[in-house]
Amino acid sequence: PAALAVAAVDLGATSGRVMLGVIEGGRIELVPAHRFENHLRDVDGHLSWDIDALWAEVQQGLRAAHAGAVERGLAGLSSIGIDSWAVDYGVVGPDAPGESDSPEPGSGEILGEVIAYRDHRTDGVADSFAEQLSRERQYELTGIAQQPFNTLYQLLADDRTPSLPVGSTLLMVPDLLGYLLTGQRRTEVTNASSTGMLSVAEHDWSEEILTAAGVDRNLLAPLIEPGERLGTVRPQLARELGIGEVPVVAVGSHDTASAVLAVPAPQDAFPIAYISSGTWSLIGLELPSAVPSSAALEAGFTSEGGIDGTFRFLKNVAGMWLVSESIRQWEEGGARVDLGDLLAAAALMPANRFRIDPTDPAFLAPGRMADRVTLAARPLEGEDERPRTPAQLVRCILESLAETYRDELHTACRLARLPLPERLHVVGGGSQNALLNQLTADALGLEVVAGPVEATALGNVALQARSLGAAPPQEGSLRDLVRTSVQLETFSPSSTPAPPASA
Ligand code: LFR
Repeated sequence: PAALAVAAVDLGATSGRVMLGVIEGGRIELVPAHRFENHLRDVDGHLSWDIDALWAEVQQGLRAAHAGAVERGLAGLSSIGIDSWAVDYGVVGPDAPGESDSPEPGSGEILGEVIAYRDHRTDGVADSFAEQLSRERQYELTGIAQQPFNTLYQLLADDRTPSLPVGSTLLMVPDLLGYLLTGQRRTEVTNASSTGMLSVAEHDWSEEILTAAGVDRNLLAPLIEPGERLGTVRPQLARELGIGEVPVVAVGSHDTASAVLAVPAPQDAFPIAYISSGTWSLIGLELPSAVPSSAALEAGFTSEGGIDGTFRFLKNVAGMWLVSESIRQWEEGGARVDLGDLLAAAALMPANRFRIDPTDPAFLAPGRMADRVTLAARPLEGEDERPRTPAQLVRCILESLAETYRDELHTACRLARLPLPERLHVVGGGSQNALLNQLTADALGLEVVAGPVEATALGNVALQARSLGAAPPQEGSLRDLVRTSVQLETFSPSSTPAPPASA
């Protein structure tokens, strides 16, 4: 079969990219078409995303991906898929009347800012909502951990919703971009799952939660399954971009869903243990069903809806965010920091001096992170010691992460009543951190398989490939497609691990 080209739009909290994915001969080749920065900014006292800037970058990226396909002798893009971080949303107003006076799809205005999940507006909201609908009942209905930033709690803290015009729709970030491309208003289910408003049993918005929260169901869009076609690029936009009326496919639009689809485990591996390592470290298991037990609620685990009816039973652990935010502080103070040099220096620091708890919600908000980590660091020996250099601080963060991974993976297996798997896959940008991979292998006494770095984009492309009929229908075979396309690195444990804290 002939080669196909698709575009994967993949937005992260600190950077975004549009990748050209070429599917040919049972392999995927990923070619970066456009990379750009993304950052939080303060608008009227709220941490917000610059959605207009992101939309401009996405359009530029699609032009570049199309040009890349044409350069390779291909006809252009066969489809487009979009993923980003979860839980954040924008609101689109009603479509305006077009030439024939009927509403013109895609003409609705984005009303107000897209406020970011690290903003303080949700402080205390989950607790007060628990008085309306108990934490246990919410968990039973959704399987979703009650993180302060869940869309449900953001909506409850949103003072703009009462005054929205009739016909307004809440759309998650990837769906919002999908709307701008196609004019279609839908919510992709992996992202809907992250809202805390989706009923696992009904596979639809939970009336019980919406009623308890006073959320108007008309504000929510109908769902769309990953793999389904959302629509095609609006004719006028297609002309402007010079890319044709390309289909937009709903992928696992929650980045972690796409990343876990690209975990390069063999078909018969069960359970699959992974860390999707980026701004967050999402550590857990892929399972055929949710684990909504009270023990799982207690342990802070979530069962996020995945692709093909799978669940990601995982825990959110602050990951490279701790390092990148610390670096931001040092750089604001005038230092120039190279991550590679810093990790090399951390590798030479004495081991096991300090620990922090990377699951502590105190690390959620941005700002002065190096100071906050230093204050939180407790010495394993000696009373008043604190990390004194950036290298010591980073060593403390990485060792703490590795130990947390060990504890949380043991907890996941205990809660799911499964034995510890033979290996742990680490995918995403953080999988390039060799020191952390080795510390993790040592802490767990397990083989760590690192890669692919671009798991999210690969998962995005793989699902588009299937949707185009260019890959077999089963999930496992998409993993085969990924595995034949990438280089992996294995880290073996070099010492006998200490027992997990929970044992
Ligand atoms: C990772 C991620 C996590 C989600 C967090 C907030 O990028 O999507 O899965 O818990 O960001 O949306």
